[in-house]
Amino acid sequence: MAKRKRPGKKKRSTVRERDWEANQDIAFSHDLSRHRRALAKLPEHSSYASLPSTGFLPNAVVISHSRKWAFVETMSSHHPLPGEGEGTCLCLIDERLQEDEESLLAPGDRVLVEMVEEQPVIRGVAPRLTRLARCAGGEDRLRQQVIAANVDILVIVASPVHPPFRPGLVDRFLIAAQQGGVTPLLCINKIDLAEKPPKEVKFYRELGLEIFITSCVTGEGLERLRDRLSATTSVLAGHSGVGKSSILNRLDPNLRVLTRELSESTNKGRHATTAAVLYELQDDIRVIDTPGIRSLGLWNLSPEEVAFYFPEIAALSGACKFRNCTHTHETACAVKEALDTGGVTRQRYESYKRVRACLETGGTRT
Ligand SMILES: Nc1nc2c(ncn2[C@@H]2O[C@H](COP(=O)(O)OP(=O)(O)OP(=O)(O)O)[C@@H](O)[C@H]2O)c(=O)[nH]1
Ligand SMILES: [Mg+2]
Ligand SMILES: [Zn+2]
Repeated sequence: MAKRKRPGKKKRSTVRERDWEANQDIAFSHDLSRHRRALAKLPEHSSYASLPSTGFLPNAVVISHSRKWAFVETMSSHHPLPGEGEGTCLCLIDERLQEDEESLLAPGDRVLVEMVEEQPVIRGVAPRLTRLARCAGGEDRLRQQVIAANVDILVIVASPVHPPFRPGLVDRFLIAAQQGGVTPLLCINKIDLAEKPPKEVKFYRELGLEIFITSCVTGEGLERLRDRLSATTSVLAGHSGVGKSSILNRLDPNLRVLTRELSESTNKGRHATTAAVLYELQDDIRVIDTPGIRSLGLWNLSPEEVAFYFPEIAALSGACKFRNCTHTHETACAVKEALDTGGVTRQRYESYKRVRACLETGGTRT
């Protein structure tokens, strides 16, 4: 299990303030995320007390969970569990909480745990300040699956080869990050396997996305990533096999997260990481490791809204001839004109069209 080290409150709010100012100009931190960041800066007591319908102070944070059970870390400083100090405990989840249309719990959720006949039970979930969410697949199509709750940063992890770089997935993560009020950054791992980063990285950098080029083999770029994640809560997400868990093991040598080699003999063909888990690392880093995903179904998004989440396309929309231009088939479209001059890259434009087309046909994923 991860080491426990509770960050000093004062330090955390100072860092958030600095990030907040530093991020003012980042294209992917639009008003919604600024608003949520401002909320996140409030002392925890006052933000919960001001929420009308909750009426409780959370006393634990979810580390991981299944349908019925959750592993939590208690926060004794807030609202101690009877007879419990600060530490981790396994809780039953109150069945009445299951009726919500959202996935019930996610790592990072702040919850109320009460003792019922000596059994800790989760009785309430506090409203989420930020989230990384996707559309749940299969029978649960109409539900939202929250992958991580109350995180400051989404680290989109990708690799140049093995598996190959997939910009379409990066674009979908960028949309989900903006929807959830989370600041995204892009980490290109396994750089030791390629001569240089994928060509698209240049455009993402120009768009204001922070880029980290790393290798778990040579150690390149990991110090910089560690500095960036210090005193924050983040979630690592991306395709299976890009090295998310390996990065965590490198950021904190005391951590032993299962990676692919170890699982291969017993778990052939399966992902190394099978459930999202919150870890507390040295340097005051809190990170949620997630299982690799092939595609990211977007939640609660209409085709008309897609352009809003592509900042470079949104910026040009006002110059199109038609106010309701979809930038797909119309004449005198400033976005299509910018394709020739380089203001919008072909890859991002194709990605925009794919996401839109997918939503128009009622699908959620590419
Ligand atoms: N060459 C090279 N291999 C790496 C690097 N990082 C991770 N790997 C290897 O890539 C494989 C997958 O690593 P994991 O850390 O399990 O990948 P993951 O993203 O956590 O995968 P899932 O848990 O399935 O989503 C392992 O064999 C790692 O040793 C790297 O920077 N360079
Ligand atoms: Mg993993
Ligand atoms: Zn247009």
